[in-house]
Amino acid sequence: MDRTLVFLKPDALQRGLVGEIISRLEGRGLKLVGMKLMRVSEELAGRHYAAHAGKGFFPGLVAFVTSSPIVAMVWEGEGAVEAVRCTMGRTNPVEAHPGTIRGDLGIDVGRNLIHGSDSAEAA
Ligand code: D4T
Repeated sequence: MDRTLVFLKPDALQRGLVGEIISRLEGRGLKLVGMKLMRVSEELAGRHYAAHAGKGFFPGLVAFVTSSPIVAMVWEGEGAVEAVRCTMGRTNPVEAHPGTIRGDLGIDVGRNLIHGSDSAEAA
């Protein structure tokens, strides 16, 4: 079985969408095997998003994910990385297809609700 890291960003908690998003991942057939409510430090945010350091949106991204608690989770299932990425939809919710989490619940790339690892190595 494959495993992947998912976290629900501050906007998901502020908008009361934690249950809805977990329900969609469960409905897909994935299994929740770890979950933790936590605050992300600037140091952890910087490490997690190191690939984006220097980009225009980086300071706002770090400020956002450190602004209030997130829900970090591990999901398990066949092809878990890809299954989560497809269920989330594209990074920019404006371009995400209806039926995906971002396509149904979001509109702003800076408030796109959920992170899912893009590879087993990253997870
Ligand atoms: P994350 O990493 O949050 O799951 O998102 P993605 O894997 O789908 O997308 P990403 O790494 O390219 O972007 C990371 C994070 O930065 C925000 N972002 C991105 C932003 O605020 N403005 C932008 O122009 C882009 C490209 C959204 C997700």
